[in-house]
Amino acid sequence: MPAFTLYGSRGSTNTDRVRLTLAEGGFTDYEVVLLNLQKGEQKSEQYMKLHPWGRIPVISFPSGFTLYESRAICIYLARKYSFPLLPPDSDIEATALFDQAQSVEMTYFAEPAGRIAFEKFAKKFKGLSPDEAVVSDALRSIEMFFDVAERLLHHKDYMAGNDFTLTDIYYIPLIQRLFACGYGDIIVSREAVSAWWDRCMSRPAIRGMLAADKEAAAAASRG
Ligand SMILES: N[C@@H](CCC(=O)N[C@@H](CS)C(=O)NCC(=O)O)C(=O)O
Repeated sequence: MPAFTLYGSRGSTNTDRVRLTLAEGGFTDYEVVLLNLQKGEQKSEQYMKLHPWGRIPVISFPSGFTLYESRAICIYLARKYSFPLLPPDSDIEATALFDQAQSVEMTYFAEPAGRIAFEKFAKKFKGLSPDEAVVSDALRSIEMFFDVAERLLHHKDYMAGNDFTLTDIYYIPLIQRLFACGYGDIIVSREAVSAWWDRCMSRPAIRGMLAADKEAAAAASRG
């Protein structure tokens, strides 16, 4: 029996945050249950017993222990299976800087990046047009965010310090979405941000998972 079940969806940035964490940790002993968000399976009465807001991802253990919110899941898995993706608990300054970096990512990056992904990507699947005013406003926030990140990344290799941590993983799915929507220049035009992104993308586990996903998506579109 697998250690736990991950409920998610193909192409979901929040699910991919968890999958990337597991890939980096080299952990494969879990099963994935894919939900069809278009059909609203995440709002079924049974699923909402796992996630009261009816969203993905969720992890659920045979013991009954269940957890939602992608970043909380990533931290829990890193602690439970000792993935080297968090500062040691004994280093309270490094832990505080990790918490700070996590809050920065959620508040200043993921919020506007999520708006762009919704307007330019998710709406397409619903047959809706993007609200360009929302996109422009979010793009301005993202540009400002990466101007600051550029300055900071001249003095450290990763978002929470000099070690690769979960915080770096948190960025990956939404940055990929920015590239897919034609906004990759925001990353590649900034020297230190671009170098950070290359460092993240050159990690074998991350590269391997993303390449496999790309191949699976291409095979699915070929029918
Ligand atoms: N803050 C949550 C966000 C979860 C979320 O919004 N997931 C999206 C998919 S990426 C979802 O479930 N959307 C379906 C819905 O809102 O009904 C997390 O980090 O897990």
